[in-house]
Amino acid sequence: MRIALISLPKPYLTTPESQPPLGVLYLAGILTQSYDVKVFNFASKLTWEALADLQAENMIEKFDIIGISITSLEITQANRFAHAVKEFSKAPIVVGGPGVLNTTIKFMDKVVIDHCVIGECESNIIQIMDDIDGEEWDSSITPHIHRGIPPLRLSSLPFPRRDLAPNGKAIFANGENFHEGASTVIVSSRGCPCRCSFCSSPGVSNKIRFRESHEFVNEIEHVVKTLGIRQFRFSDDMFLADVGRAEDICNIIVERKLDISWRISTRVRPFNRKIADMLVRAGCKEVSFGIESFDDNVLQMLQKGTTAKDNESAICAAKESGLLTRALMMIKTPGQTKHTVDLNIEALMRCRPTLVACTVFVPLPGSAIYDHPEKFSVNITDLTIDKMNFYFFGSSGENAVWDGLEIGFRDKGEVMKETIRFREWLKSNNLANRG
Ligand code: B12
Repeated sequence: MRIALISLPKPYLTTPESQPPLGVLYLAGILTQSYDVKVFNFASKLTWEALADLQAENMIEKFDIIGISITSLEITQANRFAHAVKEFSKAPIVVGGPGVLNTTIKFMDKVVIDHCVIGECESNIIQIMDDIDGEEWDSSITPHIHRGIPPLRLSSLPFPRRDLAPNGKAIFANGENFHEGASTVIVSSRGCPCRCSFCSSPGVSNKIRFRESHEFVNEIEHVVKTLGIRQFRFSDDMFLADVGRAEDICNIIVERKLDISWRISTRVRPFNRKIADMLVRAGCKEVSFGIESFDDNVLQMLQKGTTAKDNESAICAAKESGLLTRALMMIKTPGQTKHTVDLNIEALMRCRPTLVACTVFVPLPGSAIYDHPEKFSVNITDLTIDKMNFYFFGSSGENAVWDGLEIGFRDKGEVMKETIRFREWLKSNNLANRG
C-alpha cells in the first residue's frame, strides 16, 4: 500500500520549516515498517502551490490512501484541499491530528473527507489503514470514525522519521542560530498535568505520559549523528511537569557531552534560578513561558493556577541565568477588565522578556471554555471555525481581531479598543512576534 501523509501549509508562522510535523513523522515511523509512505510537509507554501507540487510530481494518483494532519483551525483548509485532491485522485482521504475531536467532526466536509481518526493512534494505525484499504465502506455515511489507540509506553515507539521531511533553521527568538545546520522538534512527554480553561490539551491528549530520560536523550543523539542537527525545540506541553525528570535529562545531556542547543515551553510554576541554571548547563538557550496575562483576574478565569507575580519572577530568574525568554500571551480573554492592558504593559516594562508572542484568545474545541462558555462569563457569538483567527500580527500588517466573543457585561467596542492598544504598544516596543 502507498500512503501519502500531508501537513498543510502554515505560511503564517515565522519559520514553519524549522518545525517539522512530529505527529505525522511518528506515524511514518510505524507505517514505513509495512508500507510505502511519502510525507509532504508544505510548511511555508501557499495552498495552491502545495497542490501544484502534488500534481507536478505526478504522484498523487499513485497513492492508495491520502492522510491529512490538522489542528481544529485547519479544518476548512483541509476541506478545500481535499476537494482539490479528489479532482485527480480516487484514493480515500483520511484526516487525523489534534483537530479531530468528537466536537469537530461536524465541521468536516462529508463529500470529500472519507475517514476521521480521533487521537493518538500509533497502537492501531496499521489496522486502521488496512481497514480503510481493504473494506467496502458505505459511501452514504462519511466520514467514518476510527478511534486511535494511544501508545502505552512512549519509549517503545520508533523514532519519528525526520529524514522524510525537510528541516529548517532559526528556531530561537529573533532568528538566532547557535549551531550550523538545521533545527528540529522533539517531545519527551505527551499530555499536560494542568487543566487551563482555554487549552484543548484536556480534550486532545490523554493524561501526561513521560518517555524514559535515557531513551529521550538517545533520540537526540540519533538526530545529531544521522542528520547533523544540533538545535532542538522540546515541544512538550510542559517540559517541567516533573522537575526531577527534567533534571535527569539535563544530567544525561551533560554526561554524554552533547553539544546541542534547545528551547522549552513550560509554566511559570515551578520555575526559579536553580532550575534555570540547571537548564542552561545542559544547553538550553530559551524558555517560552505560558504567561497568558499579568492580570490575576484573567489568570483566575483561565484556571491557570499562577499569579502575575509568578509570571514576573519566572521571567526574571530565566534572564538572570542568561536564557532568552518568550512570553506567550493572550488578549481579549475571559476576565479581561479595563485595567488588564495597563497591568500587562507595566509588568512587561519591569521584566522585559526577549519577545512576546501574543495571540487573540479563541475558544478552541477541546477546551473547557468552548464546552461551557457560561461558566467563564463569556458568550461565543460566532462558532464559524475558519473565522477564529488567532493571529495578532499578520505576515503583511495586522490580521483582523476575531470578534466572536462577548466578555461578561463589557462593551464590545471598549474591549476591542484595549486590545488594539496592546498591539500598538507591543509593536512600538519591538516586542511583537508572529510565533
Ligand atoms: C509543538 C506544537 C506546535 C508547533 C508544531 C511543531 C510541529 N510541527 O510539530 C507549532 C509552533 C508550529 C504550533 C503551532 C500552533 N499550534 Co500547536 N501545538 C504543539 C504541541 C505543544 C505539541 C504537538 C506535538 O508534537 N504533539 C506530539 C505528536 C506526536 O502528537 P500529534 O501531533 O497530536 O499527532 C498524533 C495524533 O494527533 C495523530 N495524527 C496526527 N496527524 C495525523 C494525520 C493522520 C492522517 C492520522 C490518521 C493521525 C494523525 O497521530 C499522531 C501520533 O499519535 C501541541 C500540544 C499537544 N498536546 O499536542 C499544540 C497544539 C497541537 N497546538 C495547538 C494550536 C492551537 C496551535 C496554533 C493554532 C497556535 C497559535 N496561535 O499559533 C498554531 C498553528 C498550528 C496550525 N497549523 O493550526 C492546539 C491545537 C488544538 C486543536 N483543537 O486543534 C494544541 C493541541 C495545543 C493546545 N493544547 O491547545 N504548535
